[in-house]
Formats: sequence, structure tokens, C-alpha cells
Amino acid sequence: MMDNRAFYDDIVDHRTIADSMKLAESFMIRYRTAMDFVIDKLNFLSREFKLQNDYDLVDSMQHRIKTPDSILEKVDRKHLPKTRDTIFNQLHDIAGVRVITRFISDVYTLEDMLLEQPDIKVVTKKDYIKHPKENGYRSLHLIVTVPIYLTNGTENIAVEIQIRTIAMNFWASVEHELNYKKDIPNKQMIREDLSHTATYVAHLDQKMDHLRDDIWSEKEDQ
Ligand code: 0O2
Repeated sequence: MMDNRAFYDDIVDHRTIADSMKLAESFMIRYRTAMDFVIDKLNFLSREFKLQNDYDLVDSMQHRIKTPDSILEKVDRKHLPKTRDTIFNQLHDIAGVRVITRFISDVYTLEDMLLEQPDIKVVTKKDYIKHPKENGYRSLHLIVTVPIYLTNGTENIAVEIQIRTIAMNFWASVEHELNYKKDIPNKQMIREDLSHTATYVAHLDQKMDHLRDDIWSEKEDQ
């Protein structure tokens, strides 16, 4: 376990413990509210899409708020100063929502629908589907900001949205486990095997997208 004291000391500048706790809580409330905003929006969009098209765009959703340990680990890893400015302006994935779709084309349909929302602003986009990472990781990452309404004004809070297919998610979850597991013999060999497997996963996704087109065009013809 990491020692969180430095983190809290730095963000609170010698306040009393009660004040410090209130500050930490008000910080987390902002991210939780922003994350709920994005989840509500995605739920609404997928329900509306289902009503209009009789089609499930979203298979499932996951979400998480980074723990203080994990925030600290990232701040250290990136050699950033442990300040409030770092947290609010340089860490954009404190609140994260992962959307799992069945098909690749659904990833981009969802992205388009999100970008049309006037209260969601895209800050960065990383398309690891069109440009997979060297290890084979594929997913669409969007950092967005959403407005949250506080008693004394409005703040725009960042949320990371990862959109990927069931197959991409399956691969990523296994690869994630491998990274966090210690003492695995032949780790390098497994990593290479996983990288190789990523090409099959990409192929499967493409095949499924073609099947999807066939099924839906047949439905339209009936
Ligand atoms: P968690 O627990 O999922 O939040 P960085 O965050 O510094 O690694 P960057 O540029 O800030 O990198 O973000 P990037 O590349 O968009 O990726 C951040 C998140 O994407 C990671 O968050 C993972 O969730 C996921 N991700 C990125 N690359 C990989 C990968 O190669 N394999 C797997 N399984 N997931 C990946 P966290 O904070 O690492 O973890």
C-alpha cells in the first residue's frame, strides 16, 4: 500500500483534518457527478437508439473512479508534481467509463452520437482500433469534459470514455491481468502469444461486422 499522506498534504496546504477530508470529498464528488452524467447520457442514447432501430448498441458498461493510490502511482510514474493543478488539469482519467459494444461499427456510431451532444466536449481522442498499440491493444479512447453544476457555479470535469467490442475487451482484460500478476514464468513468451492472438481478435471483429451487415440488410429487405 502506498502512503497517501503526501498526496493529501500537498493538495490541502496545512488545513485542519476536517477541512482536508471535506476537500478530498468535494474533489471526489466532482468526478463521481461527472461520471454519472456520462453514464446517464449513454444509457439514454442507447435506449433511444433501441426504440428507433430495434437494435442494442451497448452490450454493457463499466465505470470506476481512480483510487488515491492509483492517482499517486500515475503522478509518480509521469514525474508530475503532487498538486491540485496536476490532478485537475493533467490527469484526465480519474473518472472512467468503459462501453462494450458487439460490433466495431457500433463503436463509431456511439462516438458520433456522443460528439453530437452539446454538453459534451471532446478534449482528446486516441483511436487504438485504427492504430492498435504495439502489443495489440485496441480500443477507442475519448477524453471529454462535462459541466457539473455546483452551488457556486459550473465546472467542466474530465471523464475518460473507452469504447470497445466484446472481443477487444476480452483480450484487454486478459492482458491487464498479465501485467498485474507477479511471478509468472515465461511472462515474455505469454506476452508475445497474446500479441499474436490480438490479430485473431481483430479478424474476428471484422468477420462479425460483415455478418452484422448481412443480418441487418436482410432484416431491412423483409
Ligand atoms: P485502469 O485501471 O484501467 O484505469 P497511461 O494512463 O499513462 O498509461 P495515457 O496516454 O494517459 O496512458 O492513456 P491511454 O493510452 O489512453 O490509456 C489509458 C487506459 O487505457 C489505461 O488505464 C487502461 O485502462 C487502457 N489501456 C491502455 N493501454 C492498454 C494496454 O496496452 N492494455 C490494456 N489492457 N489496457 C490498456 P490505466 O490507468 O492503465 O488503468
